[in-house]
Amino acid sequence: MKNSNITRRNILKAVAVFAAIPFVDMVSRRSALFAAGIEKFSTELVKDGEVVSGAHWGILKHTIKNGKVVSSQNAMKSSVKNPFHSATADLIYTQSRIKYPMVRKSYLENPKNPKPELRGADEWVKVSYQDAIKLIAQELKATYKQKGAEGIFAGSYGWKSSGNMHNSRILLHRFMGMAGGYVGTTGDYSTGASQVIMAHVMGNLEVYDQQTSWDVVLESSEVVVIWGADPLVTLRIAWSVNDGQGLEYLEKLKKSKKKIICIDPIRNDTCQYLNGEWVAPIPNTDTALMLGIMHTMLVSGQYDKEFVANYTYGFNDFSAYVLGKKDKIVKDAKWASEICGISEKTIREFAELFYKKRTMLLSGWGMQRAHHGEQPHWMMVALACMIGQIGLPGGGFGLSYHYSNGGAPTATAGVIGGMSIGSSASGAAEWLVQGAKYSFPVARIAEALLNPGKTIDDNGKKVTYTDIDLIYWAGGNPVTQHQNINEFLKAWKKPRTIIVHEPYWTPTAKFADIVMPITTSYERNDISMSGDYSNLNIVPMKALVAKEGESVDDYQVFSDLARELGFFEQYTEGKNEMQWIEQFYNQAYKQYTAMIERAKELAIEMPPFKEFWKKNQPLTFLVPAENQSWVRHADFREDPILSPLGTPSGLIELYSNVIEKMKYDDCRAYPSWFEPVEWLGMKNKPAEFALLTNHPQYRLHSQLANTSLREKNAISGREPIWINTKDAKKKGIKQGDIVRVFNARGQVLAGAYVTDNIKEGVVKLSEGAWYDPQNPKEPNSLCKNGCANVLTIDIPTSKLANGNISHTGLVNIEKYTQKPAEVTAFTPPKVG
Ligand SMILES: Nc1nc2c(c(=O)[nH]1)N[C@H]1C(S)=C(S)[C@@H](COP(=O)(O)OP(=O)(O)OC[C@H]3O[C@@H](n4cnc5c(=O)[nH]c(N)nc54)[C@H](O)[C@@H]3O)O[C@H]1N2
Ligand SMILES: Nc1nc2c(c(=O)[nH]1)N[C@H]1C(S)=C(S)[C@@H](COP(=O)(O)OP(=O)(O)OC[C@H]3O[C@@H](n4cnc5c(=O)[nH]c(N)nc54)[C@H](O)[C@@H]3O)O[C@H]1N2
Ligand SMILES: [Mo]
Repeated sequence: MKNSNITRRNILKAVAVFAAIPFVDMVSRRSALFAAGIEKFSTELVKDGEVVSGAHWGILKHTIKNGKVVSSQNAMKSSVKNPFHSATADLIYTQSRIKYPMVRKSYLENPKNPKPELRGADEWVKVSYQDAIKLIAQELKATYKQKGAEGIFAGSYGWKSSGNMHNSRILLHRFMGMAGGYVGTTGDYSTGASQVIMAHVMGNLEVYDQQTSWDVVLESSEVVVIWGADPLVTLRIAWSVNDGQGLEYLEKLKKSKKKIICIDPIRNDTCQYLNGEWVAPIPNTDTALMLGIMHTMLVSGQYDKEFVANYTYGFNDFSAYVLGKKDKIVKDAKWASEICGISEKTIREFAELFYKKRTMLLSGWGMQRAHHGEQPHWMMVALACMIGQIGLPGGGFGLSYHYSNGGAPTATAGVIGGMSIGSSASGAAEWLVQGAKYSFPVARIAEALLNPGKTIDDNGKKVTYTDIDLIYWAGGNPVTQHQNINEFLKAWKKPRTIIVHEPYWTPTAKFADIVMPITTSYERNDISMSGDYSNLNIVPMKALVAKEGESVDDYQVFSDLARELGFFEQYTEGKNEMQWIEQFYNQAYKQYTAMIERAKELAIEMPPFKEFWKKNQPLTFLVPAENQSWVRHADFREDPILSPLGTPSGLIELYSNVIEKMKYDDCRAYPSWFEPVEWLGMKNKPAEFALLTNHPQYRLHSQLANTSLREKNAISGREPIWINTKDAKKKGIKQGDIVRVFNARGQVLAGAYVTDNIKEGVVKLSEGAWYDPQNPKEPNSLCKNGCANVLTIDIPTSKLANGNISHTGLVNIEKYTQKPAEVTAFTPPKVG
């Protein structure tokens, strides 16, 4: 999800935003810092006052009265409001908190035969913390003995909370690695297709790499094409702690009055905010649209012949495909228009405009979370090659402007690290590092659980699923976030044991066997960087309040389990929370002092840890001017021989010999158009409307659903579904009606949001509404709350990347005429 090791450029000149201090002061303080060693720090809670902490959505200042959080707000200056900032108190005090360790009744009665089919429908029994630890340790041992490490799945994908110390997934992996190994995962849900294809095409992930600086875009781009992205929404969060810069740059983009084109089936919040020109393709057809543009360029000769000759590999093969020489289908504007629903005139205009003006193709990731999701970004690279502006200021393409403040220039900072999980390959994105003995592509989990022994193709390799009998999940919500939930639940009911760590009674907790009540990040001390790409601040994350009820930290649980299993010392290294935090800080300090020895003008005062912690303020670093004017791929453009890409040819691959050798029928050696499994243009459509499941405006996935933000979002108490005004009229649906959305995979209730801002034939139901079955005992039960994944398809993008395809699929919609059952998603389950 994020790259924690962004390549730092040579540092030249400080930007005089923050006062720099003389270098000599830094050095003289260094000895004081390390002499202090590890000692006790005051972790006393503030009873009345203000305390800073961090969250995915920002650096937050909290007002505490009488030992309780009463309000939270942005601790930094900003000009774009982020509604998530006010959520802290709700997240701590919600009734949906898990208060005690709990075990499912049938599991507690007989762990050897625990009736997994009753998951989600059984009663729960409260147990003591000690008993819960003993039970988990006992069942882990039993499973290792019977099935070995291949019987235990601990991939545990998820967004958890911010904080480098209490990183639940890393804590789990560290624990499982020491306990004897586990089955993990490869890739992620976010960019499953793009990160794999980009490695072949650009020799880089691209999706998690730093982008050409926003300052350069603002100065040099003439046209900004926001292609399948909604940054005004998606920049509300970051993988680490949001520094808010992405939203600030959007505001500047708005003021710049540049030509903005938004290519999206939805006239999304960003398009409305920037007043962009809205161009609405049929979902999953952008590849065809791009082919139409490129065909127009090819036949008119208006494309950068020099660029394709000098910087690409296989252009002749690719252009033969565009011209129809490979399959007798000429991919001209007319052909494209019939598939994507954009007029031939617009396609021709785009061909000329993009070529003639300095154009930044700024893409989100929605269109690659689709069937054959490898193709749209590969095709976009091909288009950018024909335009010929890759490596020029404000030109080319960018796949991460909409995410975690990509394009906000990187500061010269000491970077806060984290605990090791044993086998971390240095240089890889934190998210993609794993220490598992066995693994499969993350979104294939249902198939893997249901088919032990089955072998699948994966990016030129073979992967064989193991026989999984125990699942350990900490920091994710798969029973809402995974595709085709009804099918997924069949798989989820196969293993004998499911252990979940959660602060809340999420659907995943409700469908588990053993549930540990975890603290929120506001009840423990931690530390983080902000900004992901920018590394702008080190953020202290002080505990705001005492741990609620009997809740415990993930670290506590794993330490106690490690004691039971005999590796406490190894797991904890004898360190408590604050000692780890201090260690991370001191490592960053060391790195920073070495770095600024070469660039003294960039020195800020990085105080000893004790002082930093006491100060209760983010530590802000300086951004070198060179990074503000940084242009992605400029060095490659300058000299492709001296600075080749990491591809076999060293060039941008529009034809891949590596992929050719795989001989897959669902991903060719060059970017091409494939019909998706379900789409509006197909014959014998199984349902009427194309469903998009965008990332939500008022949540981070399923997080924040249990806060007052729900009041801004829900319609008639359910997840809103966007439907075009004309479609709604045809279906007799009015604003605010409760509707039933259904297909062969399942059915949900939702609240109708009737609008002209969505293409006819398309509906949008955002991901992340907590799965809330009307009758959890019944397979395929109606979800009362509107969980999109009840309706989505669970097949891979292709054999190449095996990404999820959550933006591909068709649904029907009708007004719901029965009395709707009450939503119980946020009500704790029955305790027996
Ligand atoms: N239909 C559809 N589905 C999608 C997507 C889509 O576009 N469409 N997008 C996909 C993508 S890109 C992603 S990234 C995934 C996201 O899927 P997830 O990451 O599974 O979603 P979250 O809701 O963030 O789940 C995080 C959980 O961690 C819990 N948590 C928070 N802090 C802690 C902690 O300190 N310890 C523990 N133990 N738990 C904690 C939260 O309460 C929450 O339940 O969803 C995917 N699913
Ligand atoms: N507020 C908020 N911000 C988030 C998240 C969140 O849950 N909430 N999640 C974070 C995470 S983990 C991720 S991975 C990123 C996800 O970031 P993205 O993947 O970029 O987000 P999506 O909403 O899935 O899709 C972006 C846009 O693509 C459009 N789209 C969908 N299908 C097509 C298509 O076929 N063609 C075209 N042209 N457009 C299409 C959608 O309408 C939407 O406007 O967001 C991050 N930011
Ligand atoms: Mo994601």
